[in-house]
Amino acid sequence: MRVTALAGGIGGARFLRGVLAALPDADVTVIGNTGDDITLHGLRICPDLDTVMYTLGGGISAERGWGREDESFVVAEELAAYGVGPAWFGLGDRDLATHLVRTEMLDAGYPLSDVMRALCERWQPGVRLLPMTDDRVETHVVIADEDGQRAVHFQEWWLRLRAAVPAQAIVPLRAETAKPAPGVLDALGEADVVLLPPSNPVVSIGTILAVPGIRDAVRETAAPVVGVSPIIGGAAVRGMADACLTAIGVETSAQAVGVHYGGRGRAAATPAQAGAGPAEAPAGTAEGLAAAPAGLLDGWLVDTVDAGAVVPGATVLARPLLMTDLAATVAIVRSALEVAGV
Ligand code: FO1
Repeated sequence: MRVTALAGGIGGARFLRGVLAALPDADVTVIGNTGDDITLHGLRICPDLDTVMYTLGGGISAERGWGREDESFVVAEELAAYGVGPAWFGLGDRDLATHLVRTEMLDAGYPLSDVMRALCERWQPGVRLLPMTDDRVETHVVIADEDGQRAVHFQEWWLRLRAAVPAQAIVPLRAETAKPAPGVLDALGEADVVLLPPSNPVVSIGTILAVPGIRDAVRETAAPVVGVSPIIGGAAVRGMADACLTAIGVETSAQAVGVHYGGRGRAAATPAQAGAGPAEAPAGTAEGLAAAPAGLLDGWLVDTVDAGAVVPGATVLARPLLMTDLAATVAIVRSALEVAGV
């Protein structure tokens, strides 16, 4: 089975561990968010790609969910001794080697997708890890300040400001001219199932979808598309997805995020679900075109506390969604495959 997943950082990586455990023989492609990427001390850092690589490759810090296990921060301490920041971005000594190799390869002219392939030679994550694009896209956040407003890098907003300063806008800079990285559109078109893990719907999944061509590839793939809500009972499970959803005017609820992604309005996967969403209008007819909502989802997993959620055009399935351990995550993956009908 060919599985393609769009993934952000920590939540997405944990979900993917469940995908690999549930489908040990599947051919899994991960399309990773690069909007979180930042250049510090001349080094290119790709937090979400590295989090997936380390988590699936066995190098992740279990305690932090990002960066390396058995990490030290001596170089960061030395930088601080020189008064060189930013102190708010934890640069680990082992992690630095990844940024040094990546920066060296980028400076030599290798595209990011080749760099990640090379880094994954070491880590063997068990998935094909593709950046959403090889072009430079960075998420910046517009906030109010004493002079009116200014833009800060997403990482500064996320880590120094803890997303506590309202975002007036969240902008994936230069997404509009970015091209999907090699293999991304094929991975979406040729998949047997496409998964949207419980990553941040705005700055992770949303940023990936902002690369021209990717949203349409999800919308048009023959594969069933199933998402997993990152919001349980009106609260973000981790991170500060609520601050991001508020910034784009979306209520922090499982239903609102599902509606934000939108249902695809296709015939339900199995007759049992036929009653759950609008039957597919004959393809190619006026109704067919009119009936096809602009959405992405055939299935939307919500937690049992959100069982009443409705997403027009998608089948909603309520199951426990807390990824408390690998077994729980495997059960969530199995539920996603159930609603996908695969
Ligand atoms: N997240 C933090 O909460 N604090 C940090 O100091 C931090 C440093 C860091 C360094 C490398 C890296 O790959 C990820 C890092 N993260 C850190 C996570 C990073 O901010 C992610 O982009 C966000 O968690 C959103 O996905």
